[in-house]
Amino acid sequence: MVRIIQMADTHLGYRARRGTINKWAIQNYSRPYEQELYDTFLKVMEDVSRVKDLDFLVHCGDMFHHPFLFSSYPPPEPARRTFKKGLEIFFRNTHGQVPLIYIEGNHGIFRGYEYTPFESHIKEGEFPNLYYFKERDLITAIKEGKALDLEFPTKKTRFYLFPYFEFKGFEIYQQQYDNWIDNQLPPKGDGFINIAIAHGSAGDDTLHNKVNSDDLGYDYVALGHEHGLKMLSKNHFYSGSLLPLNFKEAYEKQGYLIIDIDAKTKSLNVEKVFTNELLQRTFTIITIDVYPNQPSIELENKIKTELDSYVNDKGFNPKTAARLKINFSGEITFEKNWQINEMMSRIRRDCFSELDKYNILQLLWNILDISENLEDDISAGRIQDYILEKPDEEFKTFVNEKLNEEHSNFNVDKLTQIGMRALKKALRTIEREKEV
Ligand SMILES: [Mn+2]
Repeated sequence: MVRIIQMADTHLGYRARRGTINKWAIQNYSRPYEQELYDTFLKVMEDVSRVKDLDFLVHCGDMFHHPFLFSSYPPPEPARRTFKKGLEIFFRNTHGQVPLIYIEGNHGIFRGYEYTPFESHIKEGEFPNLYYFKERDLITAIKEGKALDLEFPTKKTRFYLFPYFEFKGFEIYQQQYDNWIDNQLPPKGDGFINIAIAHGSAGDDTLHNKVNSDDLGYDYVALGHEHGLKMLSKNHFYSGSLLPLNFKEAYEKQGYLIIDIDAKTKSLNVEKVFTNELLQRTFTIITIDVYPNQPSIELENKIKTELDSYVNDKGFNPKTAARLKINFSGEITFEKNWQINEMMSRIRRDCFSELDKYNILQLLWNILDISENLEDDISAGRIQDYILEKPDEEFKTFVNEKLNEEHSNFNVDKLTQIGMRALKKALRTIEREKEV
């Protein structure tokens, strides 16, 4: 039997920035949620290194959060230290006898730059049983028409490596990748256990369909990139991250997998260990219903009642402080929208200035206008559908009609001009907001 532990998407150095309290971060070098990820990673490295009869530890990419597509900063210093410490724990407890195999994901790499933070944090030969595969290794394998694999003859186990690669970025990449991938087909009948390690997902076209399916005949496929722990098929699994990173992920599970593969029959036993259960804080979305003509005091009281659950005798505690998002849902007019934003900014300011009262780390909100889904609506999101062919003329007709109805004698041209200016300005504002 061969025993493998699969983990992925640790995202060391991830920082929840938007709408978070800042006071604690400055004295402590890291931010509270960032620190919770470090603590969880170190605990997991300690735990997995003590799992009996372990043969391999496999990490399917994204050890670090930075740099990535939208941020070219290197990982923060505490991420580097935590990473080193995690490796030291693992190799010390396993006496350097258990290989750790890592493939590169789309995070923690400088694009177009071959030297990565992962390597720069380790001295050459520091961990002899650490195997690291990056995009460059994949490109070399493709150029040379060779497999990217790793064999352990004494364990009769072979790994096929698929670091993250945007093979669908250009037609030529796709072709080359398609031509190469059959090099990753295991030899038949040599009794080896064949395992693929890949970072990518069919959802965003970053996982080749031959890896996503059973076409290449692997006994097991260890996947990274999607952050929820899930089984895709009987032998394709995502282990997910260790903890949720954002509000969507707070409703998924994360962890690592202990996989036993029978050397003869190749049958699998996959044990799930849910590390999201280690999460020490509330991480939740609260829904508040809004209706037209709702007095603002009533809405404010509703919000405050929700936040009262996070009032604590001891006040703010970085280890347990909640990450909260309020979804306002209902028929929301421009005015209401503006009112909610103003009210929430004020409430958040108050929460964050009363450190001896509220145990809240992050407070975000989102305004969901249900009338966007209704047919006969003229809310903020839909107003553009009502833009007229010749707005100046039609608006003038409208103004004229209204003034005639009321028998008033204003200057119709002047009024039309003013009205049009206001309308155009409003539409420009909506456009700008949509871009963000
Ligand atoms: Mn990824």
